[in-house]
Amino acid sequence: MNRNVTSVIAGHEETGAPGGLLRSVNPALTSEVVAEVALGNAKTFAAAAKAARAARPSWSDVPAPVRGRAIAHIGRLVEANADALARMVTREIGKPYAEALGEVREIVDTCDFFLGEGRRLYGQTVPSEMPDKQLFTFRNPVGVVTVITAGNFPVAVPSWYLIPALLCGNTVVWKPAEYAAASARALFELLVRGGGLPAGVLNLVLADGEETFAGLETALGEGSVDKVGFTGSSRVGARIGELTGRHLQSACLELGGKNPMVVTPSADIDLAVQAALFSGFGTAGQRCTSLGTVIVHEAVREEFTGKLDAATRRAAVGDPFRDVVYGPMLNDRFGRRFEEYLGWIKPHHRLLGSTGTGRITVENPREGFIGDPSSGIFYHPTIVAGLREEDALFREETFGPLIGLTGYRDLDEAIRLANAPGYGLSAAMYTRDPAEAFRFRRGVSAGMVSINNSTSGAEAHLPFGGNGRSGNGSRQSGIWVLDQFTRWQSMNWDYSGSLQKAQMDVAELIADASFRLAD
Ligand code: UN1
Repeated sequence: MNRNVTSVIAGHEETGAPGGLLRSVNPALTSEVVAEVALGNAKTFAAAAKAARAARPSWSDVPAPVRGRAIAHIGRLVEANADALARMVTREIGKPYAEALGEVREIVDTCDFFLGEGRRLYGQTVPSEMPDKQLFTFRNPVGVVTVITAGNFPVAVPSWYLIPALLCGNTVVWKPAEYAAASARALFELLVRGGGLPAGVLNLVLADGEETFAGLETALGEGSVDKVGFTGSSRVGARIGELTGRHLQSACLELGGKNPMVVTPSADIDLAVQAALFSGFGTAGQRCTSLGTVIVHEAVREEFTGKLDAATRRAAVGDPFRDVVYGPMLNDRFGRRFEEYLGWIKPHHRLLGSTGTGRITVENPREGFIGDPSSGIFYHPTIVAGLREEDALFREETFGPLIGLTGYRDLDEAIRLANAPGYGLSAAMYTRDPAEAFRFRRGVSAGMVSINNSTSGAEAHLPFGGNGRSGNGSRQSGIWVLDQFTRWQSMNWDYSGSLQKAQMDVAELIADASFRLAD
């Protein structure tokens, strides 16, 4: 089923393609075109922001509990369409079907959380320092939110922005990854139809990165954007942070990770191996929370390495519609980039985990591959043992099926190694020692810490986000994301009938500071 996918601004399909036509291709079966995508350009983006600006009153005037009901209906519609949406995700970006269903579930979970927030969205009543005066706080919508997202979670991660942004009364421009345009358009339809959203409240722009950046710059200059949310690489995140900073805005940035897992001497090694396999190779290692380097104590290094090698060799790789640990790369671009990372392998490294390295082909086979490797963009799982701190493979994110291994001797060294690359998204430790776990939590730079669980698989209602190269400290999900999409407004109301001056006209009770209890 080929489909034509376009941008949608103020309810109108933008059938022209000023940014060119793009074919969204199934990465597991590259002969299959999933969608023909009409790309917009910088002007399309700026026009969408204006449309969102015009639609603002029609949405922010809707009472928050009514917006909450809209979110409830969206959740139900997504649930009713879960299979079709998950199949679309698997076809378009190659995520195994079970994982794609989990991704859709994450949208429903997000709706379940925020539907009730429509009836809360609390402000506070605050005591005044003077009589006959009352203080209040209110949450106001920010205005127009633009959301720019990656394609590795083409529907769940966008929903982390879109659902709370809409709930809070903002209007939105969403620019998804263009190589996941069909999945994005499917979610867009579910949001608009499920929520009964008036035209212009949610707008979809399909465009490449450079046109989007130029369009964002124009829109910020025209005053039609009030908040930017971005999920993607640290490099682009820094550019967006710089651009929004010039306009006195702080973007919500969710960037890359080089997520460490520390395996201590007391760890359940079999459990740690399972977790490394899932978080290192699930989604073909293309999550921002994917495992980067295992930092394993010297006492258990050999045992862990041997078991992880064996488990990885046994792992099913191939057709994402069958029962596999992982399928293809998201698309060709990610395959090519992964080859660059493989070029960082050095003679002092030892490669484990598969019958080859690089692209899986008839000439470079993977034992036990499920399906036909030449039909798609599949890569061998690669474990690189013997990483040193100065290695690029230790320091940089390698978006793909690659896990690094290195050793440590004491906890301080493990924490130092975990923080050394300068990211700070997700970090895991396997231990049976609570003191070690809490010391690790305190010392590690990550925004998210897992004890006896893997680096990926965050639940949808805990704060999600990172520090350092992983982001600027903004947090998504749960109650914490409300601070991204609302601004606090305070109000003070004096009904005393006189001008009571703060700090000056304040009554003081006189303390007897010299009083001492008798012995
Ligand atoms: C991402 O890769 O951008 O915690 C997000 C996880 C998923 C989300 C990953 N729930 O792995």
